[in-house]
Amino acid sequence: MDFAAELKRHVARVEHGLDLYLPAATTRPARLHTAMRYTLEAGGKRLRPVLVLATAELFQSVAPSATAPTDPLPAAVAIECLHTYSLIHDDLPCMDNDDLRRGRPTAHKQFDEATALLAGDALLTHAFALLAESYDAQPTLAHALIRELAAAAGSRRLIGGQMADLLAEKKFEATPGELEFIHLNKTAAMIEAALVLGGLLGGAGTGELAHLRRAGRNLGLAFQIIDDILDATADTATLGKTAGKDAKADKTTFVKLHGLEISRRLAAEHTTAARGELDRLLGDKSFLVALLETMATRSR
Ligand code: GRG
Repeated sequence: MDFAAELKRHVARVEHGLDLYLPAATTRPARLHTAMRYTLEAGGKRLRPVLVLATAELFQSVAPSATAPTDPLPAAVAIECLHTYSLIHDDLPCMDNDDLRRGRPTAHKQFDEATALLAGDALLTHAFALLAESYDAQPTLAHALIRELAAAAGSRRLIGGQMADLLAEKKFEATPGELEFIHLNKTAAMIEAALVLGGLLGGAGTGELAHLRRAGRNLGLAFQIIDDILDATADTATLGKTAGKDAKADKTTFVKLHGLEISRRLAAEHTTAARGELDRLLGDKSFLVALLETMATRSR
């Protein structure tokens, strides 16, 4: 397996899907549709949609169906729309108040606050419209996908994690339990959902979905710990977003609580645990395993 070539193939498919499934920038009102595409088309690692595509392919190759396999691309685009909405809203002055995202001025800097807010709202709504429309011929699947993404994005997970994060910033120091709640929900929920959506699209059974969920949870925690390490050690140009923000705000992070060395060890342990869950699945997992390892050693 040529990891770089496979990653390139998946990312190219995602980029094509984003263009295909988003309203044209000229759609009325053009300012809103231009803003939706602005942050979406700025790039990013595309981790979550790539996880959807690769996981769906894994299951489709293990148990090929008699009919044409279900296309996972609309679901991959849906999760990237949802993730991008959360980035746009997170950057707003009322939240993290950031100027740089994906190497570009944030949406509210490029447009204005109200347009950025509405672009985020529209991307969130579009994610669910896309799932409902694209899988309408398979209502059971459509229902499962919508339910999974809604649960991951809702008040108990992504939005709840963001709320807990904002509350923790106002305190002198968050506890390790609070930090785990924030990261399990703000970060791991979407990564978990990406693997589960891919599993649902590929026809995974209940036991396999449970392994995917645990793999996503561990990958998500590793991803956030590494995000904290990069915030403390990398530069703004490499990250494409403001570096050093956590220390400046004296924010409780894995690095602040445990130091760099233990944080690196914890990230490695979660990556190993995620790999252990993938190992329990049938089929050729080499791309997903290499992706886990690449995420564990990423520099942006
Ligand atoms: C506003 C509901 C709401 C949620 C915001 C995504 C988020 C929650 C906050 C952004 C800040 C942050 C550090 C979130 C943790 C998850 C994370 C590391 C997101 C960035 O994901 P990447 O690195 O970004 O995959 P790209 O740009 O590569 O897609």
